[in-house]
Formats: sequence, C-alpha cells, structure tokens
Amino acid sequence: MTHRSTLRAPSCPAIVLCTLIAGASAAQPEALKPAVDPDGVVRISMIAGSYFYKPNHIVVKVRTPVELTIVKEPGMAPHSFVMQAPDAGITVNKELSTEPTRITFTPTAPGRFPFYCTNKLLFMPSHRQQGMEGVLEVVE
Ligand SMILES: [Cu+2]
Repeated sequence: MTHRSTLRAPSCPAIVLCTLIAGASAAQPEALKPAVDPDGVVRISMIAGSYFYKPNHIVVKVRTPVELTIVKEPGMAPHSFVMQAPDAGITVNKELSTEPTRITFTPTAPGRFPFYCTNKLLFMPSHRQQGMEGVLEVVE
C-alpha cells in the first residue's frame, strides 16, 4: 500500500557521481600569467583540440609583445584560432595544424578579449558552443 516502500535508495550513488563530475568541470584552472622573456616578449605555448584550448585563460600586460605558438592535436577535426579585438590592436584568424602556428601581436588596450574556434560541422553546434573558447586578459 505505501508508496514510500517503492522509493529506491540506489539513486544515491548516481547523484554523488554527477555531483563529482559537475564539481570537476566547474573547477576553473588558474589563469596562466606567463613571464616576460629577457627580450621583452611573452611567449606562450598552446594546445588546441576537440574542443578546448589549453591554456584557455591567459593574462598579459598591455603593450607587451606576445608570441603565441599553437599546436593542434592530431585528428580529423579542423580547428581555428580567432580573436577579434581591433580596439586592442588584435585581429587574428588562423587555421591551425599539427605543425606549430605562430601568432604575434601587441595588445594596445586593457580588457578581456575572447578567442575561439569558428569551425562547425553541418547541423552540429559550433566548436565554440562545445567549449572551444578562451579569454586573453590584458591588464595595466
Ligand atoms: Cu575547432
């Protein structure tokens, strides 16, 4: 007669697992604050894959030249690196490959500038919508 007896306890482990997964993905890695090389250039190595950039949060100083070297993970999926921040003197639109792609720019204004992959497969969400984005934070 009692509905209570039909409640199933085994749902608990599933809830715990989901909470763990959610917690792991919510944990943002520390922002990368790369050192300036003796020649005054900030050099950053980045990996691009399905569907991420690593690192995906970079903090640099305004008016400091940046040299960003990106390597795409092996695989069929094509990936790009796009950053449209003309107000900060940055306009980048590059297709990536497993060979290093070198991108140089000097941010001229502070701000938070997103970068992302513009690729998408027909009828699928874009790579950006699947998490392939990051932010360049330019500080004084
Ligand atoms: Cu992509």
